[in-house]
Amino acid sequence: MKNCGVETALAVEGGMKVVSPVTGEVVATLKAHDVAETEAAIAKAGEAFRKWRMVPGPRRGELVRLFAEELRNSKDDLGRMVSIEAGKSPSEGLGEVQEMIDICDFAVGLSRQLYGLTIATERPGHRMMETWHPLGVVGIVTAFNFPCAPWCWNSALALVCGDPVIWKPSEKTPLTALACQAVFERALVRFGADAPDGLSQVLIGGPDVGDALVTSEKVALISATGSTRMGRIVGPKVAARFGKCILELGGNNAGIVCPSADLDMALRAIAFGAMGTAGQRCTTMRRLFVHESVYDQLVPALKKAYASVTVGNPLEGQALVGPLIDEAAYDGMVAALGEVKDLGGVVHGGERVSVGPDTAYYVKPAIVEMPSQQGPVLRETFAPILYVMKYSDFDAVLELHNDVGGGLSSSIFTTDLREMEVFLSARGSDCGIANVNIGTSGAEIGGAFGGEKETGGGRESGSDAWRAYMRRATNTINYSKDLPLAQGVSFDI
Ligand code: UN1
Repeated sequence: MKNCGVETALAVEGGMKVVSPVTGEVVATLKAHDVAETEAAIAKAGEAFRKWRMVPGPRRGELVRLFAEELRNSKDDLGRMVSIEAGKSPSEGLGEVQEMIDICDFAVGLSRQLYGLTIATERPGHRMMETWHPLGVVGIVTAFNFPCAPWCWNSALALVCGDPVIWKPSEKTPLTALACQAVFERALVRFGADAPDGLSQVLIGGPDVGDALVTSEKVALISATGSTRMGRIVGPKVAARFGKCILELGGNNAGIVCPSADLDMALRAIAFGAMGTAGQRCTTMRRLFVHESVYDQLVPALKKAYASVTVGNPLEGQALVGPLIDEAAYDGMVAALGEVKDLGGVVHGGERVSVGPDTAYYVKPAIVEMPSQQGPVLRETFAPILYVMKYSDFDAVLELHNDVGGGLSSSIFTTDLREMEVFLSARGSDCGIANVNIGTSGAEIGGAFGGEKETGGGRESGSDAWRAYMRRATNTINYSKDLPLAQGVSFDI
């Protein structure tokens, strides 16, 4: 397999091991790229930028349109690749590919809408406007749990904005990245000579490759998805060189179930939000506040749903919950459950389930009834644990809701207009995503995706997220015969 001009064989002795969480077994070994190859890729992307920025936006959009066609043709294969490498259910694997197709479609339309404002000026005979220009090389760092959609949120926008992309996927999911690149290359062939070499490259490797990308002054924008820990390393490094950064980091997403909620709907939304993707979405619902008047109705029903959910091999059968990514994820879950027990938490579920070889880590999703918000409840454990807490006062629960580091996603379940509006208001949820009567996960691509506080503040995907991939210029044009200065300043020579 070729990428950035370097052979990446699928069976290299002593190479980087790729393990499928479905069985815990090695499915490929790859030759990793090194720092010199990373630098060469960045230089190549820089060359590509000089050419690609001159290709008209709508023509750049045509490449993304062709890519969307190729993705449609490869949807089943790519979806299965996601299931093999990230352990997602078939439906969720396909859903991730659909998310790529959706953002491509969005980006194609956007390629004709990269517009700026015309602004009133204080000087007669002048015109002021803003223009948006391609930014430069975009480095994309992605996490294992969404091995391809976040790359596409970034690359589809970057490409129509006139920027080449370099992708460093998670070391846990490089095969999906190589497969996406191969699909992209089909679109490139159909597109023809307007596309320069090095427009999209994949770098397989570990922290040294990531570091070379992040610290390179030739990479204009780093868009990184991953843990808050990772963001604390990447953010300052990019800032130190005045690079631009989009950080999409951890969340500690909560739902609030109010007295007037449609409990049946809430139950289904919470089940998907908390157990979907085995709790390994950055948008996974991790905390649930239930009003005391409906607690004894909702929580037993939720426990029942948890006990009945099917956990199993995502490549066979109809299991809704697949494996954790690896042993470390399992250890993290065990540690968090141990800790909450000491804090008075009552744990339901959470046991390891034997599916196939011992090297795979499947678990029953866990519900933990907590007396208060403390200990592990305050942090993100990337596993299917839902901490449930009882509340009585709406204003107090809003405070608790926001009293965590993460600020990605949130939900309220209510049919009370006042509660809903307060939740969405300036004193309501402090998250980048605030939903009503749907869960915290499963966002559409049309809205800007990302969150506040320890989630990093970046926005990707829809709305006006495209602006981060371009540079803005303010232009003032004097078409008069005078030279009036702004602010009434005179400077007569
Ligand atoms: C992630 O977990 O990093 O909103 C992304 C969602 C998906 C994206 C999740 N559309 O759950």
